[in-house]
Amino acid sequence: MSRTTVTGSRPGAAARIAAAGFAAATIIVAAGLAGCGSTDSASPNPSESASASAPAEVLGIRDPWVKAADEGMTAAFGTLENNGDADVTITAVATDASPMQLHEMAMQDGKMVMQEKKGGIVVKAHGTAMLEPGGDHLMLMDLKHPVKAGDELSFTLTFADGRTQTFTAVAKPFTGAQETYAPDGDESPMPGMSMSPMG
Ligand SMILES: [Cu+2]
Repeated sequence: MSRTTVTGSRPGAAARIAAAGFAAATIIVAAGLAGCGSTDSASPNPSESASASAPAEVLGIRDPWVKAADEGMTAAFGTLENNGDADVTITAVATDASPMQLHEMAMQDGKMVMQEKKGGIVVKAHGTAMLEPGGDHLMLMDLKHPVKAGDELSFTLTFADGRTQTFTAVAKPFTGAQETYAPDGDESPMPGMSMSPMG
């Protein structure tokens, strides 16, 4: 856990806490929890623009947004930027508002349907990955409450190496192409939607 940050303290203080070993276990645990909850961002302030500019973040996340929806399913989108020298793989995403899955669009029986993206979403080194309607997206499977335009939702990405990153996305109405992830407010699954858990 070399990433555990002891906010605002001198390096010597961190070293001393570490040196204290098990005697200071509660302190270390507390610091660790704080670190996990907020990743490395100094201020995950949801009222600020959600553009992740802190260099310590795993990915840059540009223009994150969520499709407003009253119930059922919706999705989150944005542009992921990897400024690092290694590919980054997102293996999971979570929010308080709903259980989630990583989704992709795939051709099935002659039409595009969404399905769980096996192996996660890869953002190439020095590359970007678009999460957009009609492409890969972060799927909210079953909203616990309505998501209205202007609402801000917090999402936590988990990466293949175990790191996490939290970002905030604002909800917007979306009246563009109504694809299979937009079930028209109808609770019945969309025709052709392959959402059954595979195993
Ligand atoms: Cu989806």
